[in-house]
Amino acid sequence: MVDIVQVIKDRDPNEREFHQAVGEVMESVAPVIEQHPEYRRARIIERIVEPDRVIMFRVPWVDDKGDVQVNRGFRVEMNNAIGPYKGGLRFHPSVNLSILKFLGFEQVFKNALTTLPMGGGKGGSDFDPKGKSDNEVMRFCQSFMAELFRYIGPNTDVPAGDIGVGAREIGYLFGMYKKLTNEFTGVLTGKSVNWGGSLMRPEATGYGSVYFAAEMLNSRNQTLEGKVCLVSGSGNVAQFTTEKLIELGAKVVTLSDSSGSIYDEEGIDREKLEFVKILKNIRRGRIGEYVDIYPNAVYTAITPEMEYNPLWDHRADCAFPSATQNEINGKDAQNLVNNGVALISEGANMPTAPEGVDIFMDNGILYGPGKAANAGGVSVSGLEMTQNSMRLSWTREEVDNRLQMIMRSIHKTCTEAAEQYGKPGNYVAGANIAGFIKVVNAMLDHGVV
Ligand code: NDP
Ligand code: 2IT
Repeated sequence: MVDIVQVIKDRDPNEREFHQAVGEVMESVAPVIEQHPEYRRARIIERIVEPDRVIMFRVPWVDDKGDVQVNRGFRVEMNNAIGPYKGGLRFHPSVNLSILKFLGFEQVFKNALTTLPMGGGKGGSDFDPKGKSDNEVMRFCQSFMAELFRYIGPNTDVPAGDIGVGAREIGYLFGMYKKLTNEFTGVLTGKSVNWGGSLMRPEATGYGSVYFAAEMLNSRNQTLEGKVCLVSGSGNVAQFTTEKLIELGAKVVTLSDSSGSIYDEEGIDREKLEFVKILKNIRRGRIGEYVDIYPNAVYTAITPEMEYNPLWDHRADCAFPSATQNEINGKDAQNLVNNGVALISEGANMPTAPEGVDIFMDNGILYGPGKAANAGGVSVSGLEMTQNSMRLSWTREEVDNRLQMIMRSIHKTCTEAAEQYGKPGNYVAGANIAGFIKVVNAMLDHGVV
């Protein structure tokens, strides 16, 4: 079998995150490829690691002082074997091709698990929305869409939100798309409910991650009630993960942002969560301000020299990493295990570095990888596309029921695929294998294209 990780390292030596994501999937699917000579003959592996298309463009805009700023925009259209490209847009200074290729690659398999017909893509920009005025964000979004609109469409490629892209940005992007094309279509998901959005889309990733955790616990006859939980991040995914955990009787004791984390031993209740939502979504403040209002909580700043993140070093039962990639290194994973954490449900994409994954596996942790655990977000995006096509909107209850059904189905699919390939209880193997088989069989059906 071709050593595809070596091939992509030789070809694009700087794409560290992409190498990591491909390496993990390839390790899981090696036994599948072993059993399928037709995959090797059709060079499926060589084809699946190469994006269908990468679009890269200049995004010039004018800031409030009247100065011209220039950012870089991207859309990676990774694979459309089972449906139109689908996946979020990330606006963050760290965004580069490696990160978007890793996210696009993960998205292909994640979307295949959802039961809905969606291919995989990802895009974004190195634009940093922090500290920008609403008008600056609007002008940036308009310039970004002035180029992206040529490549997307409701049956071609349907972007959504991710880090730094929420309801405000989706609004500005949609407004510009509508103006340029003179069409009102479901070209983006995560829209506001009064102009084509789906109820429950904002909640879907966080709620879905908790539903997946509940399914994993159920396999050991346990529930979330009374469990002490560590949540990282304080954005969309972290907020709604916390909300659902509170509803199910768990106690959330941490939240964070890129500057540091808070530990509230008494638990973050509904009122405190409401404060966090206003702080982060409306005032766009920092999580450190939590301790000004709730002085019994402790804030710890994080610095680049730190070898481990103090957030993962508290006694707890479950952890929900919901900020960003590689936020749990080997030392963090060992701290989690030493502190009694027995379940990890990844709201973020690839939050655990490979050394950490090995530690979770060696310790029999219930470990739900991002492409399974956080698939609730893109699933409800898929349901938003369905509602847009039908020109109607479902109730909150209807969407939530479908989300729960999808998360149960993903759990079952992962469990069965893992068992079939001799890896019972290994959700990483199960998710990678099940997603991979669905996509590559479609690619085989379509011939060499
Ligand atoms: P938001 O922008 O709403 O929130 C991101 C949170 O993560 C913020 O608290 C942010 O802190 C923190 N964060 C971002 N980058 C870093 C970093 N480099 N180091 C430490 N903390 C960081 O994004 P989302 O909540 O939507 O996304 C969170 C994760 O979930 C991402 O990995 C995303 O890919 C994944 N995801 C999101 C989905 C969605 O539907 N939104 C769906 C599936 C997965 P700060 O404010 O300091 O930047
Ligand atoms: O990583 C992800 O799945 C997302 N950011 C959501 C993508 C989507 O199309 O809703």
